[in-house]
Amino acid sequence: TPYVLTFGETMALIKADTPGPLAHATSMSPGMGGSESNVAIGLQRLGTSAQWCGRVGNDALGELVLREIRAEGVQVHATLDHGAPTGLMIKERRTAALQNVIYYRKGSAGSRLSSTDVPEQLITGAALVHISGITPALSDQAAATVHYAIAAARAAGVPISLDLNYRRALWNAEDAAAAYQKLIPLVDIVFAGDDEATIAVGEAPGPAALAQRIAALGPSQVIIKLGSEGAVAIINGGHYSQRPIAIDALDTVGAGDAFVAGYLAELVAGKTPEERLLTAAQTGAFACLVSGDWEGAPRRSELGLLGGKEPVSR
Ligand code: KDG
Repeated sequence: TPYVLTFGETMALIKADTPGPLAHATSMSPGMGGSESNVAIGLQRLGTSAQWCGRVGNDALGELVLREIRAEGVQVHATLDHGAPTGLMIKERRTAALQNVIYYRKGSAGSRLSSTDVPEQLITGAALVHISGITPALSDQAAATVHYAIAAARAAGVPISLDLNYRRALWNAEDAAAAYQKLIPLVDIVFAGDDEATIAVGEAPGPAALAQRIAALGPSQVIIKLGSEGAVAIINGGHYSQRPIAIDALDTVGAGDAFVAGYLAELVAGKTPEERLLTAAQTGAFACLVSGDWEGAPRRSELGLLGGKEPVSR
């Protein structure tokens, strides 16, 4: 069966259970998250096979990470790193509406990702390879792994998607821009928030113009994610816009990953651009309704549930 391959760093995630300063938290819940494994899980939930490669420490948090990804049906190819710990994120819920993510990931196992962790035959056998712009920010070796995977995919004619996924805690905008400008011409599909697109290609008069600038660098599909305002896209030369799905967001972290999973699931299934964008908007909205980076991702049968039907289904 066709599968999407992705790789990157997934960390343990410990979140405060109630709002307030982290230093005064009294109870916290363990979990895990990582942009690429979030996408893989989102795909699996929609019925698209996904495989994930990564590196974790030989520790309990690594065990937690791998167990949770596997439990979602994602095929996991993990290297156990005996020389570095699994990375960690802590989520402070400063107020009911305001979250803060703190990373403990410098020198982590996941940041030491190397090309041997992503076997070439997995790349060449994939229906699509998905990369996030977080990986090149982790280390020179992780950045080299991204370029190795892109070269292998391109040589085999496997399409590549890239979510820019800017993380300010990992690098500055200037370094990120330089990395994005190297990557964008090498991939087929780019996902970016409008702020991220601006980092990559500079200020433009609106999201459609940002998409145009990115498309001018080569990718045939450029999707600008606008959060609560929906999305605009340029797909094979055509312009598209997707209306948002009205929801009361509880936790927007992971929504972008869910959006990407929705889009890619429909792309791999041969659906139209309109169908890809609609599913993406639906999956993104679902992810916002649950506290957790990936737990809220919908199953295919649930996609139509948002948007004002009966509150109870029996
Ligand atoms: O996209 C959600 C991610 O931010 C989260 O799950 C963790 O991969 C992550 C990161 O590096 O921020």
